[in-house]
Amino acid sequence: MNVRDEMLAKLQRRKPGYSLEQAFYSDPDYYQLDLETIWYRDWLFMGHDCELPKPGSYMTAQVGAYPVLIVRDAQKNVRAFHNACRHRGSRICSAEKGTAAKLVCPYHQWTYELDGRLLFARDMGADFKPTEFGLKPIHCETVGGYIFVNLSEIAPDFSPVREMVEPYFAPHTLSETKVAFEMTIVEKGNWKLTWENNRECYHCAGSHPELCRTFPEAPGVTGVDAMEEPEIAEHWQRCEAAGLPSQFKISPDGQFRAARMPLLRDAVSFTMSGKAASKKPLSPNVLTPQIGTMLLFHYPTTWNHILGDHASSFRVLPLGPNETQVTTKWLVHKDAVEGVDYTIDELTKVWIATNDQDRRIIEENQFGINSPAYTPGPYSPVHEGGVLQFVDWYCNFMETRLRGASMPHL
Ligand code: 3BY
Ligand code: FES
Ligand code: FE
Repeated sequence: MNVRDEMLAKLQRRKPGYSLEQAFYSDPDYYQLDLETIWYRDWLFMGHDCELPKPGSYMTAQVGAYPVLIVRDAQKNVRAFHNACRHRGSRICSAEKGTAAKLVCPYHQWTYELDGRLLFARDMGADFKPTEFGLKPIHCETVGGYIFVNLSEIAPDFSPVREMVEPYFAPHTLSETKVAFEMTIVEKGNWKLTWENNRECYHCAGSHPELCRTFPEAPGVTGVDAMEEPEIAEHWQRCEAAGLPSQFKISPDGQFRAARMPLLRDAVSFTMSGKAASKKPLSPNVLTPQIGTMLLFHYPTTWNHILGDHASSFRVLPLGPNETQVTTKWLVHKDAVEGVDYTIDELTKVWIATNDQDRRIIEENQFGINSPAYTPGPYSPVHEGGVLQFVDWYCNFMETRLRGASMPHL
């Protein structure tokens, strides 16, 4: 049996309410199928438009085998390209972020315009047609200051994401922010374990003393049953009366969700004290302090917290069957001044600690799953509804795509 059929068979005999079989978390062929079915075909969050402040600002990322380049062009549009020269394929930009007047390949200095056109290639002969050797474009969309790319030839429609998420982002004017701090960690675990861990707070009391000062463990906050908790409904009413879309919304296929959740007691931010980390509000439109945190996820790349004083984004990228990269960025108002309005330590302390605790959890989870003795175990119906929701999304997505796909090379 080929890998695709084997995975389909395992998806079909999946025990409802249980974690996945070992192969999904550790088999290199399954990992490759994840890449080809999800990561190379769906919309992926890459970074924020405020990170590309002017024409020529760029950022790079590696998605599986694909080096990706995202750049702001002379007209100020954000564009994405395959970061591979059309001469002999060299990567063009190797820095994670930078600024360039033109995109110049370091190997033989082929020079591209910021819109991808090849401007200059030395001594290529009379018949050489530069118009045929522009950088290969990648689908790219921005919504509410978030940049998404899609590596497939024909990208699925982005408008459902835009329509749902844009009103939730709009009041927070995230294009008018800056990244005060960012941090990338590597977790020695499958990317799905990163997500399973993120989608529940069953583990919070045992692992996250700093986060638990402000973040409620109530399953409705993290999971999918927010409607059942009166405190959350009251929070939505209050925030919506202040003009902030807040109610729990999830896409029909379960790939993305937005909801604004209360924090504990009078906390307004993820700090050790619960007080704001930045004195300058994130947006001049949102001056009510008790707005809690806007939770936003989009599988498979991002979850987010948007508060009154700052926001943090999390980006997940797979590095291997047992290795996942997680990048956290802390956004504050673009005019907030470090040392005056905020300190990096106060702003970042809770999530740096939480991320490291989650990294350990995920690594231990992977260790145990790798044992020949591992068998799928049951999710808590009370606390792990969100995990099940993620796993259901994954399984449905894989099944639908694998059935539809002709993948002769697999
Ligand atoms: O980032 C989060 O929101 C999730 C929810 C619970 C634990 N985890 C850190
Ligand atoms: Fe880029 Fe030669 S590989 S100029
Ligand atoms: Fe956690």
